[in-house]
Amino acid sequence: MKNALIFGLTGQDGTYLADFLLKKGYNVFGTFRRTSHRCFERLEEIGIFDDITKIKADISDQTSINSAIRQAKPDEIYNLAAQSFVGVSFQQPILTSDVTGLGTLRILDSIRDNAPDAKFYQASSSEMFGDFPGKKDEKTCFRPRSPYGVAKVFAHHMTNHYKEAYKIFACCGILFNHESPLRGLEFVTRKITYELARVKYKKQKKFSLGNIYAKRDWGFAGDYVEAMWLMLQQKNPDDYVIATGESHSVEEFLTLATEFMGMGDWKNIIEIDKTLLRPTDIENLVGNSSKARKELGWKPKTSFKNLVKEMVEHDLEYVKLRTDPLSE
Ligand code: NAP
Ligand code: G4F
Repeated sequence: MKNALIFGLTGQDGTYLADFLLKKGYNVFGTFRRTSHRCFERLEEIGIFDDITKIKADISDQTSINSAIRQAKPDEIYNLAAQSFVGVSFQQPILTSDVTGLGTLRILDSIRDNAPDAKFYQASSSEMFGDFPGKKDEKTCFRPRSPYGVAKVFAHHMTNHYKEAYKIFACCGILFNHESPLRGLEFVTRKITYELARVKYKKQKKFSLGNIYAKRDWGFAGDYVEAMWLMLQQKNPDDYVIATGESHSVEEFLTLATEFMGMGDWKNIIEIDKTLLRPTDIENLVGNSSKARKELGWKPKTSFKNLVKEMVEHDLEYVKLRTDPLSE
């Protein structure tokens, strides 16, 4: 039985990946941070909490990373841990660089000392491309437009440096936006389905959005974690773009979600709040994942329409059972 260690177990992707690896027969270890509240809601929601060995570690702390790697004795390590919210990275650029950028370097350095034969997956991001025009693939230049994007570029290059210099089996998955019913409430897709459900149940009347004309290449997180695993099963390590190849605007997402909720015109519900606009944003992100489709045999299984429908159906149930307001 193989051991897998997931940094960032408690996040959206960590949860789907843990579930995927358990079904493949892995012994799954995952890290969580010390917080003042419980952080295992997602694992509990999909019923895998008891099946994982949980290790307390923070990727801004080298000692805890070393202990986690020594304890798990991993065959495969997935680094999904990050300050992953682009909007916050403008307000907390130093923390974002420390966690999202240097955090990756700390893990790489620990692998070099403690698990040089482990295979490593780095969660790179389409945010690294910034506003480079057209469909982006593995050869497209990086022109990041946020502190988060800059930190991910650092982590991406550092991962490739460790691969070359120390022969670590390291892969970067350059993933475009992927969403799900387990998406964090501050990201725009989940914010829309969660808040619309609250409006539907009369828990609030309105909510605010920022740039509704921005377009993203939105896939389903459950499909994307399979690609992470496939990368580590190849003969040689390499980097791959993972994307659906279509982009849709925030406005389109909102319109479709409102329809699935069986609600009227969203214009009566949404206010545009200029404070939610970012100092720099990316107007359109769309990827070309031909290399992954050809070499990994991967392709997305969930359409944009079904993704929105699943998120709406989830949040209609979820909101019915909850009372806490969203705070951003
Ligand atoms: P997420 O839901 O925000 O999860 C991030 C995870 O990182 C959480 O488990 C979080 O723990 C953990 N974390 C944050 N700071 C940490 C620290 N200092 N030490 C240890 N762990 C820390 O993000 P996601 O959507 O699952 O994304 C997974 C990864 O893929 C991230 O690296 C993200 O940047 C990258 N990515 C995501 C997308 C996307 O569209 N989802 C696209 C491209 C790349 P808490 O639960 O305690 O906060
Ligand atoms: O949902 P978002 O916050 O995702 P964003 O910035 O694209 O980042 C996500 O995808 C990246 C991959 O490209 C990941 F690396 C990253 O970790 C994260 O998962 O915003 C999407 C778009 C942006 O243009 C934003 O300005 O939606 C726009 N938007 C409009 N109103 C809003 C809102 N975004 C948020 N979060 N909240 C709003 O009210």
